[in-house]
Amino acid sequence: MLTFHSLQATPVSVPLAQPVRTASGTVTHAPLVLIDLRTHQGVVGRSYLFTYTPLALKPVVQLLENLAALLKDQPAAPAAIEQMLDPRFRLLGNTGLITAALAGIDMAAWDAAAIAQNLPLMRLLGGVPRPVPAYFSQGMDGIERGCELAQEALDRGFALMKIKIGYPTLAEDIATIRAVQNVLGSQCALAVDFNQSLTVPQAMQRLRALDDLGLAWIEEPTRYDDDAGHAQLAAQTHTPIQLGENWWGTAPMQASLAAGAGDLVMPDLMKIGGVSGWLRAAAIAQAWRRPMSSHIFQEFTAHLMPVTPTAHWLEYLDIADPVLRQPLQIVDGKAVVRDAPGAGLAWVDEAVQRFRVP
Ligand code: SMN
Ligand code: MG
Repeated sequence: MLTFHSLQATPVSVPLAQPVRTASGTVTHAPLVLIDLRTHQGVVGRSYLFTYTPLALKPVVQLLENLAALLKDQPAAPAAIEQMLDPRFRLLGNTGLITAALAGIDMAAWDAAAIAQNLPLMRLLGGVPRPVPAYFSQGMDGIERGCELAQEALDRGFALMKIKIGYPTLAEDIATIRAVQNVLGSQCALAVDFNQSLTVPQAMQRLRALDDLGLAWIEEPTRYDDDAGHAQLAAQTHTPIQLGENWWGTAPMQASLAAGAGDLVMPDLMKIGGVSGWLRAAAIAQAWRRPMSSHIFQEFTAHLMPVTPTAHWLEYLDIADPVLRQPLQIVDGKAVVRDAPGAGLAWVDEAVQRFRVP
């Protein structure tokens, strides 16, 4: 049995290959907390957290250090860790940065468990390695750059691309979609993401106008937690509504599905509660018969999609590659994981030093 020795939480700010511009803000660097969970048996489990804003980096590091003190010499098994820590947040509430920190430990503990058994994570979870259909996820890049990226999607064999929209006018949204679709042709479908930028009336107007463009899905048109608003939109349009990256834990997922808020689900591995949270979300998606896609955290989700009953698309959006020894490989539009122990995270030490946040 693995027992907890120590945890190192390293804040870094990693430059993105290109900024992710959304209608709700632009991300130029990825503020990440790299986690090394060390056990007395010498096995090290690794994960990283994405805090979206550098303002949250130090608080998450401090939370992780506080949690590590509670775990000293305890079993490093994910379920045991959760049973030990979750009750401590009953009064405060297990959501937001608390959930993020607990998820980071959960992911690293699952990584350690797989390494200790000399198994890739997906084999530990009962799966077998297989190429996972991935989609080329891009930002709000305008027509010219959007078309260049569409050509890159074709060149790399992707069968689905996503762009972010929510331009100042509906006309710009439509023009960008049509221009990108024109490049993609019949080889690659297109999904769009409003990143919660519209009011329900604005979304009603825009979704009606986009409904006949053959989009694979329309993501988060309004506020992530407006289940009634999304249900109203889903009832008015036949293009699938995609939700999930902002569900903190599985309870909001269940509530959203019960409200009829969306057609497709895409939990975020950190916000849903790590590997343990993902497995519960996968069971909920199966019960509701909803296709389940991933949201960033591609190195782990490439191991989780093969054990997700309603697996749909893996989001390919590299936010950590510059600090990863073995970035996730994409072959002909599919994610290919190495048949090696754990989830496969290892840091490029010199890059970590370069991007470390003091
Ligand atoms: C997204 C937003 C911000 C950073 C990364 C990704 C986006 C997505 O909502 O769906 O990829
Ligand atoms: Mg999104």
